[in-house]
Amino acid sequence: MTWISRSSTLTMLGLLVFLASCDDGSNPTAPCEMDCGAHGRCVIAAGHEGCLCDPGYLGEDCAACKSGYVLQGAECAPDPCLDSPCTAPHQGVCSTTDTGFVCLCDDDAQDNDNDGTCRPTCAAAIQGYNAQSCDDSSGEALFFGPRSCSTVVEYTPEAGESVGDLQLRGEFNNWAVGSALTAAADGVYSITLDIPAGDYAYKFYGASADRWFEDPVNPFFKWLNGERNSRLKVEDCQAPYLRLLHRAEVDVPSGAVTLRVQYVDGSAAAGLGPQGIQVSRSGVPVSGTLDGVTHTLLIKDQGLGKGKYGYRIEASDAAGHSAKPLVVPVWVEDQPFEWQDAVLYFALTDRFADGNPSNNAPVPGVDAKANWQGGDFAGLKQKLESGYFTDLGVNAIWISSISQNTGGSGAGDDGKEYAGYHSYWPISTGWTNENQLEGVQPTDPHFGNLQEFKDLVDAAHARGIRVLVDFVANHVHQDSPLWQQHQSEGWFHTPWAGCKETNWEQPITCWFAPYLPDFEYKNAQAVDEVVNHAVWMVEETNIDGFRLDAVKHMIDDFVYSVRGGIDLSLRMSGERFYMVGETFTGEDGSDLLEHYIGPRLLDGQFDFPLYWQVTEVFLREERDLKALESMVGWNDTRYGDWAVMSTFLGNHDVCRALSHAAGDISDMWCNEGKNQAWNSPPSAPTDPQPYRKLRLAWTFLMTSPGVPLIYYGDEFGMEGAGDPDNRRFMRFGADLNGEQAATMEVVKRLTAIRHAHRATRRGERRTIALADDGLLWAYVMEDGDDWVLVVLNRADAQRTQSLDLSALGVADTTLVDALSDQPFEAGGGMLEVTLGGHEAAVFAL
Ligand SMILES: [Ca+2]
Ligand SMILES: [Ca+2]
Ligand SMILES: [Ca+2]
Repeated sequence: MTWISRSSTLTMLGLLVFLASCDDGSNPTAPCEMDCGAHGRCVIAAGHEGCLCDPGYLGEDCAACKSGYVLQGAECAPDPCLDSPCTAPHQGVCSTTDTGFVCLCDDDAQDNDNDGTCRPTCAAAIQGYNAQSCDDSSGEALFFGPRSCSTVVEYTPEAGESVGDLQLRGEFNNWAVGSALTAAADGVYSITLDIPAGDYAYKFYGASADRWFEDPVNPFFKWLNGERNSRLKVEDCQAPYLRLLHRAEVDVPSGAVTLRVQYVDGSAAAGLGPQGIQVSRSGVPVSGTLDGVTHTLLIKDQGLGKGKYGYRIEASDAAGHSAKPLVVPVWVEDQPFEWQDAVLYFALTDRFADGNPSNNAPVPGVDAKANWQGGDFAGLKQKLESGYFTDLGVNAIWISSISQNTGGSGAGDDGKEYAGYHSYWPISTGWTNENQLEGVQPTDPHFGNLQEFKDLVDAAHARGIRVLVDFVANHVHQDSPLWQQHQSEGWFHTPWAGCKETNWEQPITCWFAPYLPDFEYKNAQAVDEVVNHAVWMVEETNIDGFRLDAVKHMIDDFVYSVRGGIDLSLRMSGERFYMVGETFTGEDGSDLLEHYIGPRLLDGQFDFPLYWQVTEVFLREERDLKALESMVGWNDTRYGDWAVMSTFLGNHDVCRALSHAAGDISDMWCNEGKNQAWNSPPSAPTDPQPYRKLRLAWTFLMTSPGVPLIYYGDEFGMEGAGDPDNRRFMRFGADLNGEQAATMEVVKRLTAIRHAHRATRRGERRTIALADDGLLWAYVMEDGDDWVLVVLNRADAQRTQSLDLSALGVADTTLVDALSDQPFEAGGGMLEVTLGGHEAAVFAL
């Protein structure tokens, strides 16, 4: 319900207090005469009349529909499109009707044969392919080759932009003037080039204004003489190619997956080779039915259990030219997954679970704290199969970079000797099936081989759990073949400048350590090597996302190019590969974080500004809840609806949350953390208070927007100072004390609430009560007709708070705290909540 008052001076909070006193009988006989229509009632507060609208209604006479509601018949009903119910391929547009909703074709699709399925139009299908004839009259866009050797470059002006005389200048024409783009009726400018296969730098040139500019939609770049240009890679048109006609159709109950692909002949018109079109799923051949006229293959795979499957489609022409393999990931699952609904868990692979003691191989002479401790893919897979993550409500895991690391050791900033157990000293960067680097393996032998990794990914997918791997692209270890072979070819920044030694003033070019050569991504060959490696990982292992390490230490080009390379691989399947960035910032870092977020860049970043605030407010108790309330007032929506940020209480670079809460960490920034890690590591507190503080912080985070990240051990309250003490080996079950087990139980209950209530993940936060001393805060998360009420008592002592819930449609009812199972009685819309010191309550309908 929404309160509309003739007096505009009342704040929400003040209003609710007055309503309470009115209900108490302070002015019971005053007449209430306002006409509030059919969906509201007149109430008097502080001497002012106003309308209290029914749930879903808004406006002076409660006649309009509130956000999240739409008019259905004569009533405002929760918007049926809110939960994105349209999931059929190319049919994702939900439109409300008088009685419900209908699913319409996407903008770039149509149902021109009226069979109820939407298919890409020729105009949409042809983008990115060399020109050839296309016919979509049969209901789907079919290409009729042979493919053309022409290359089309387009420019779409922004609304109101005056383009003038637009030209394309580049290496292909020696940067000459004269190659003009022409505008079509739809306003898109284009030029058709007949140039040989090759790799060309280009720019647009506005002749009338003498203006040079990059192609705004091209994610690939080529630097020449210190200047950045757009990059045009023209493929060999003799090779045929394969295209997915439309997105996979999946029937979950029968485990059936239907795919249709088309072979398009190369310019040589040699025809499809004798092997035909070959399809495999995880290496197992899958047969299909070939239409010899259109060269389309219909693949009907069946009996698949829930999980994610990677189809690989290959073909060659009769002259032996091979098409680039087409890789199509397909999910078989009940509900389509969206990253906004993820609960992410970070398991540092070496420190989580040892499933195979024979691969542990610590480096001689390195202290155990800084050495390999045995965690591996097999151990992670065992924990997945035991249901550890499912029970915790986790539906996405992030693990260490899978790359092989140096087998030796190196000196850290503190002079101590470290092994590569953290997986940030990679030596197999660059590996692909076609580029199997000599002397290294694609995965670290301490973790297991590539097949063991794929088995781990499959085990996660079978449980609906996404897998995110750390991707270390800023540097390699000096033992890497790339450094050995290409150090004199401009692939790395030289001369060596240490990041710490130069006070981090050259964040892009500096080296983290003398043994960690730093990539120069103005070098196109270096970019290709690492982007190809990224695409290989995506295609070969079926992973779902990257956590991109050290984002601010690489030029933006690289982030664009990784995104562009993966998008190119997955474009037809419709999968969006999730990329979250690690950009370590302070409390005022939101502008820097935002810089890398967008459709062509990262999907989100770890929310460091919120992390510092939460640490200060709940764990260190150096600021109160008023500060947090004020901060989330802007931070909840800071990065827009599009971004998927990740919120957290800890990671492998900061001191452990529990040790902050126990008062064992001298400063918020963990500046003494390393010293403490080696010389006076904190022990697990026996006092319950630090655990209670941690539970409060979890309650806040699990009822806030973003993807909450659980750093392994934080689900029960693992203790620890800075690196490497924040990376102690994981403990399970019987190794937890009573407070730790109780903390884990709270986290499980919180993730269950989060999954059950969309309002916690997508809703808007509204304060119901905030104590003057900043030690008690009640807020509601609202989304359509779903809401969750959260009450946090950060005081040491018990507190009682009266809350007005009439605006939520609550009158006389029993509300049960989902954390304690304790019932509370609401009467006349008022709820009185009593909480012990450092306790929280969470209520929902
Ligand atoms: Ca159709
Ligand atoms: Ca092991
Ligand atoms: Ca760098």
